Amino acid sequence: MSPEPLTRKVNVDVDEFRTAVLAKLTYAVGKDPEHAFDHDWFEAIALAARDHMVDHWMDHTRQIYRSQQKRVYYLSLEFLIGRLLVDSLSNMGILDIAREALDGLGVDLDKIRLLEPDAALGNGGLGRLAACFMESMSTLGVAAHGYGIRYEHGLFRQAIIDGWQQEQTENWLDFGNPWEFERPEVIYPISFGGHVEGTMDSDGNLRQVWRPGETVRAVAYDTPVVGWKGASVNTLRLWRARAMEDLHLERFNAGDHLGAVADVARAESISRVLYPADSTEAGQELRLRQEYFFVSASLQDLLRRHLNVYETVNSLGEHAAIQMNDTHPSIAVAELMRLLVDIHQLSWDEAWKVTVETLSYTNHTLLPEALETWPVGLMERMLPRHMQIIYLINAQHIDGLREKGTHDIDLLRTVSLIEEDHGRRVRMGNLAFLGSHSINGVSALHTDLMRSTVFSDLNRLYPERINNKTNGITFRRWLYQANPKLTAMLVDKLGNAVLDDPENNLKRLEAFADDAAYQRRFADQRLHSKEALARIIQERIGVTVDPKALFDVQVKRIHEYKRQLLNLLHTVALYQAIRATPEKPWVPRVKIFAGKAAASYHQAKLIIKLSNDIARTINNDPTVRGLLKVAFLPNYNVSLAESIIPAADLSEQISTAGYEASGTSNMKFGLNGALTIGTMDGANVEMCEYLGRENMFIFGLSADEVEARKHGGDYSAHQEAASSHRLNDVLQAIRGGVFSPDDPSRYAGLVDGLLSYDRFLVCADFESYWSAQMKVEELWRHPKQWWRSAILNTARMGWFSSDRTIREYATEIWKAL
Ligand code: 26Q
Repeated sequence: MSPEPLTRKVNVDVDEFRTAVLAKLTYAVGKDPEHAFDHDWFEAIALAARDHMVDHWMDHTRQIYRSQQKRVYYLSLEFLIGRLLVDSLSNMGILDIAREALDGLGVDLDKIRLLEPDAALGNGGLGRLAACFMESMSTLGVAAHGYGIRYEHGLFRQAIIDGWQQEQTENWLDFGNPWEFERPEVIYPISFGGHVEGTMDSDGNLRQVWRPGETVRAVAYDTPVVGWKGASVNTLRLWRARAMEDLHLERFNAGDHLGAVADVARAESISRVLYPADSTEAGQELRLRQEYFFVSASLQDLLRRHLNVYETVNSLGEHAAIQMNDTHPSIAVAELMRLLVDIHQLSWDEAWKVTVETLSYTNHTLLPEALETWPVGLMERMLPRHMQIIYLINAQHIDGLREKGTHDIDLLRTVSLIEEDHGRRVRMGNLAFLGSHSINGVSALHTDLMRSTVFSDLNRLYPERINNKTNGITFRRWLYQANPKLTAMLVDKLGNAVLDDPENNLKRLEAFADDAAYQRRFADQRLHSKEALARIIQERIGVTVDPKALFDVQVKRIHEYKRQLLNLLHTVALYQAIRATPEKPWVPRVKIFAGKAAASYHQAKLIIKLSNDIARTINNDPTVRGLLKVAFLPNYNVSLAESIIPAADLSEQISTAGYEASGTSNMKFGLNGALTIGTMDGANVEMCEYLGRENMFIFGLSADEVEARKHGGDYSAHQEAASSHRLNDVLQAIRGGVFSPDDPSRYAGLVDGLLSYDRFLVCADFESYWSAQMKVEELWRHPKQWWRSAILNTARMGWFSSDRTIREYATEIWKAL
């Protein structure tokens, strides 16, 4: 059945909202308005806002039960949510009402909103995508639940000490979390270890019974997620691990006070902290415990919900779709089989049919080191029944192929669930593939590469399974909330229709691309955002920048394939060029960097140090007369992104072609009217299609050319440096300690390493990147053309809405709209 009409009005006026906030402050927070701290006000406002969400939430939940709409479950180990106050108020259409109500109390909403901690239950793109999807699913009326882990500590806080990254624990829950509802009654047992016994049931059938060695509890915490104009309110359900007993009383009484709580600590460590890596390293036991913990709790929960309404689990696939966000939840394939066969007594074949019908999998990376595999020994120890099931799935799969006449041993080896070469390991990508009816990539290029590389053999066996769903972003957060000035300008020309349906209405902005007055307003908005960012830069790192300079921005996780190093080489090249010919009419530029490195990723951390060394040297060199400034902003997170993106003139999307699955910040910048300098990688390729190549600065090798260089065997970074004075001068300066006089050999290893093995072809793309940057300067000198292009960027980004992406998932994969 189709959902009821969207958009319900939130009925509240200024006086009512003010009264509600005062009541919350008094009775829920327990503070007298006279003596309330700012944080008390934040809590009171959040609770008042939440009441309105709850009304809609309950309506919506009842309506879904009534309509028996198909349910979508989004399983993700990460939800990079950010702050929710303005998001909630804005989506409910009461932001202005709230602001006015608080004004009357002498409370400034724009100050209070900054007190909300930034919920960082994710590392980067994949986690933020999950958060955008949740919002779009609520907007479109998809009956969705997000399932994940309620980490006590989210992604670490990054401090920069003497130029080096230092990780500090993030305590986002210190002051409580006003958005969530603890559900102490929604609790499931999750087991680990032990052994499996074959036993006869009463009908004389052989059954496998898992006798676990250890059991913990998963407790639900629910956060309502409200869509645009309160269209619908879905639930993000996050699991917290608790021990079965809070205290081992016998041990305690025997005087073993530490031993009495040891089990508690072990159990609760599962939801203690987010893994701070954006690619996999050697299989860590705790990580596998996290994966299984949240998958099992979520599947038990959704099966219970299904059986509340329907007679049998056989019909699960008709009424529910489960999307796995990368392989992190892929143990779901074995767990769903276990629940269906062992607990709900389905036959193996019935269970397999339900599993494949219900599950689907999104791949987010092709980097070999990021493809998850787990040692068979670890799996056997921690999840013995699942390991059995995986062997059975594998046997069925390989036997099936043999029956169909496939005897090619190399083929059988690559499509097997078990990797035999580097110690025996379970390939989670293959498991997710076999257990799903749909496997999607996140941009057209990435999906093509999935078909031709990691999954080429499985694709030949199941050619209909792989499909593309190019990523998108929610315009509510990344345009309306992050850039209210630009939003107002859009509404001014295009009417409110642009807010409700930007996918179809933004295009009409093209008509104003050459309008001088509109260009001026566009530039004014940008200047306003740049002034705000300049203040942040001044406050946080003490660097003074000129808001009129070109703001050239690269913000994202620090990773070699994303090539922050290429940007730094350009920075140094520009620095040397300005010093050599200071009289030339250089375009004043501010290079802005931000991003976290995985704690154990030494090369990435060294790149952060290099950014800071280069920044210090250039910013303090009077000969460049402020024509070039470099700023590394610490602790990049969703909130900082919301300040940086509207202030960017130039967006750096410069990964080695073939390595960035999609990118999503590229879309956020484009939507806000920044021009992109980028490679033909990930979703840049589609941006190029929609925006027109003339409205981007495209450079560098294509994915095919990258492959050819790597396999051709004759690529040499040495040669690139030998044939480019500019590149060579840059490398020698860095190598020789120009930017590290305190430790002149700090970067010798980095430069030598680059010259001997340039895995990401930094040197190969350097000259082409330099030329593209020259074109940037050229266009900047022609403001009419620059702003025309900027307006066209905004006007043509409509397709990159996550509403479009979710509509595609819902119709093509989930059959849920
Ligand atoms: C896995 C195992 C153990 C520890 C950590 C991990 C892990 C965690 C996070 C592996 C990968 C990730 C995150 C990956 C990620 O963010 N990928 C990005 O996904 C975006 C959304 O599709 C794309 O736009 C980016 O191109 C892609 O890099």
